[in-house]
Amino acid sequence: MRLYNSLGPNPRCVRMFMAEKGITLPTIELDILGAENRKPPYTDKNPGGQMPALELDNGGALGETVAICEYLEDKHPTPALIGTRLLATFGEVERMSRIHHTSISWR
Ligand SMILES: N[C@@H](CCC(=O)N[C@@H](CS)C(=O)NCC(=O)O)C(=O)O
Repeated sequence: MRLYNSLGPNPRCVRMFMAEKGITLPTIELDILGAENRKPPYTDKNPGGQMPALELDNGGALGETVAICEYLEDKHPTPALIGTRLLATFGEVERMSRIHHTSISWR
């Protein structure tokens, strides 16, 4: 797995999630101010062109922050950050999504 990273709250959310879990991954830095994320080869991996993306070992990629966190939770269940029961899981994903869209500054 490799993380496509840049400045911005969404990549930061994934980095925070990884830090809490003690996950380290090879990282590829893209310059979003220079629109590096809006052209190949990145858009070949993530056609939506936004950051971050998680490149999977099978060559595919996840291009949504919450989906990346859920995938990492599944691969690295401990410590559990999303919740261990079905309803708790849905509620926690929604809470995290709201928090990171409303509370994290652009840096
Ligand atoms: N749906 C995406 C949105 C990601 C997003 O808005 N990323 C911003 C950085 S925080 C971005 O890529 N901005 C540059 C652009 O849209 O070209 C997610 O939740 O992961």
